[in-house]
Amino acid sequence: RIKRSRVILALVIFGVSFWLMLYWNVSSVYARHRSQYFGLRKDVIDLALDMHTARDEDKEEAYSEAYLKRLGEIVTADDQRNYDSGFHSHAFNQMLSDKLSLKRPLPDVRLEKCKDKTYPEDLPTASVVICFYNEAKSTLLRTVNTVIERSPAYLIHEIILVDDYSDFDYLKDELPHYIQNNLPQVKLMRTSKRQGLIRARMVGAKEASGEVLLFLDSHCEVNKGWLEPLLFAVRNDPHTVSVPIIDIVNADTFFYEASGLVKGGFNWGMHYQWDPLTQDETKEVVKTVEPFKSPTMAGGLFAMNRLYFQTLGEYDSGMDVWGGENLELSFRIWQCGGQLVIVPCSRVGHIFRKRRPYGAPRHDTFTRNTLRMVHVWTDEYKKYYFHINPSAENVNYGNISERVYLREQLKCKSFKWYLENVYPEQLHKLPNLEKSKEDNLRPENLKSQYKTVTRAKGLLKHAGSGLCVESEKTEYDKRALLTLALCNNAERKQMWYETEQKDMRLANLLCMDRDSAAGPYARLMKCNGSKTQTWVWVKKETRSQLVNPTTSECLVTTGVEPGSFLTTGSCGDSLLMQFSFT
Ligand code: LR7
Ligand code: MN
Repeated sequence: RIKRSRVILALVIFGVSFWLMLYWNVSSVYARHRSQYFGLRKDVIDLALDMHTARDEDKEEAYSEAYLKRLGEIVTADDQRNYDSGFHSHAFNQMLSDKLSLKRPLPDVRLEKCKDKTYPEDLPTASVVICFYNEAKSTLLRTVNTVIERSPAYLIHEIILVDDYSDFDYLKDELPHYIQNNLPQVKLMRTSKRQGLIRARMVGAKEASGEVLLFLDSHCEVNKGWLEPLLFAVRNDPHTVSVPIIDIVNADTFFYEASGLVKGGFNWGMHYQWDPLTQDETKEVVKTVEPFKSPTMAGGLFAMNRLYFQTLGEYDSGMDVWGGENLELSFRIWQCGGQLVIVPCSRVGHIFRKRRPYGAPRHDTFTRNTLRMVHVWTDEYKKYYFHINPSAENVNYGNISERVYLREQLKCKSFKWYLENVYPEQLHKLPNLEKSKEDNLRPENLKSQYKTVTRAKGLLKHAGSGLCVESEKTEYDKRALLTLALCNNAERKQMWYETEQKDMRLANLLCMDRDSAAGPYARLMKCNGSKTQTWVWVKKETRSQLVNPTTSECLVTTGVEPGSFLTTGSCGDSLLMQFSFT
C-alpha cells in the first residue's frame, strides 16, 4: 500500500514538474526573444514576434508584403514612408532598425561550453575596421556600439570607420559630429572617391596600429564574448586567420537567429557557399568548442594579425566594389602557409539582405574580380571555372602581373595542393569537361549567392486545365519561358520549390521571374531576390492565386492547352489565374 501511494506521489511530482519546466522553457524563450525588441511599443513588439512565429510555422499570409507593412501601419505615417524608403535604400527594414536600441540585448546563443571558457589577459589588441557605403545610421552605430559594449575596453586599440564616399547627408554632416562628441575610440576616415569595399578596407588597414586587424561589415551586431576567442586564435599562431560564426539578423524583422555549425566552401562558378559539418565534426566541435579549419570565408568578418595581413599582400587593389576578394584571400592564406579557422565561441550577427542596394561603377565587378583571382591562384583548375562560365573568357580583367609576382615571392603552394589538403570534397565535384556545360550545371553550381530555405516543394498545377507549369526548355536554361504541360511528378522541369525568400525556384535552380522589361511572359532567371521574383499565395474562398506583391498582379496562363505560356495580369475571378501547389 505504502509503495503504491509513493508511486502515485512520484508520478504527480514528475507530472507537475514536467509541465512547470515546459512552461518555464516556453515562456523564457518568449521572454528572451521579446528582449531583442526592448524599448519598442508593446504592439510593435508583438507584431514583430508574430511575423517570426508565423514564418516559422509556415502560415500562409505570414510572409506577404501586406503583412509586413502592418508594422508600418501600427506606427505613424512618417514611419510608413521610412519603411518604404528604408527598403529601397538599404534592402532591410530601416524603420524598425531606427526604433531598436543601439545595444539591444541579444540571446546568448553560444554552445554551452563556451560560456565558462576563460582566456589569458595578454591577448593582442585589435583595430576594428568597418567600411561603409551609404549605410543606415542606426545599423552603423549599432555595429560600433555593440563592439564598444561587448568588448573589454583594453583590447580595442581603436575603431576605424572608412566612409567609402557615401552620398547620404547624415553620413557627411551628422555622423562626424556624433562621433566627435560621443565616441572617442572611433576614427572616421573618408575616401576621396568611391573605392569599393576592397580598397576601402586597405585604406582602413593602413591607418590601423593595433596588433590585430578585425574587419566587420557596417550592419553587424557583435554578441557576448565575441572578441576574446577570435584574438586568442590569432595570438596562438599569427598565421591563423579567425572567423566568427555569423548569426543571422533578419532583414525584415531584425530578429537575431543563431546559425548552425557550417564551414566555408565554394562552387566552380566561384561563388562562396556554406558547407555543413559532418556529424562527427559537429560532435567534436560541440564537445571541444575548439576552432575548426575552413577552406574559405564569407569575407566580411575576420581577425588577422596586422603585419601578416601586410606581408601576405593585403588585398588585390585591382578589384572593384564587391565580390571575389573573399575567395582570393582564402586561397592565398592556405596556399601561402597560413590557415583559416572558424571560432565557434565567437558570434556576430549580420544583416543578410536579398539584394545589394547599391550600384557599381563597372558593370559586373564580381566576374571581373573573380577572373583576377582565378588567373592568379587556381592554376590548371581554372578550366573548370571557364567550363561553367564560358562567357567570362571575354571579360577584361586588367593587369594581374603584380599579384602573380606576389605569389612567386611568397612561394605559395599550388591550387592542387589546396584542393587535396584543404578542400578534398571539392575534388569529387569537378565538372566533367567531356560533357556540355548544361550537363554540368549541377545545383551547387547554379545556386545563387542568395541562399534560402525551402518551405515547400511540388508541382504547380493550373486548376482549370489540370496541367502543370514547366520550363519550355530545361530547368537550368536561363531566360526560358514557362508553359503548361501534362503533369509528371518525375520531371525536374516541373518541380517547384517555394522558399522563405518568397521566390519560386524550378528544380531549386532558377527563379520564376516576371520582369516586364524582358518581354511579355514569365520566365526563368537567376535568383536575385528582386521584386520581379517575389511571389505570394493568396487564398480566399474559392480563389487560389500566385501574386506578385509589388505589382499586385496574378500569375495567369494565356490558354488552357499544353504549350500555353504564362504571364501576369490584374487579379480577378478568371479560371486562368487559379493555381495550386501540390
Ligand atoms: O562600394 C562599397 N563600399 C563599401 O564600403 C560597397 C560596400 N561597402 C561596404 C558595405 O557598406 C558593407 O559594410 O562593404 C561592406 C560589405 O558590403 P555588403 O554588406 O553589401 O556585402 P555582403 O554582406 O553582401 O557580402 C559579403 O561578400 C562581400 C564580397 O565582396 C564582402 O566580403 C562582404 O564583407 C561580405 N559580407 C560578409 O561576409 C558577412 C556575412 C555574409 C555572408 C555570406
Ligand atoms: Mn553585409
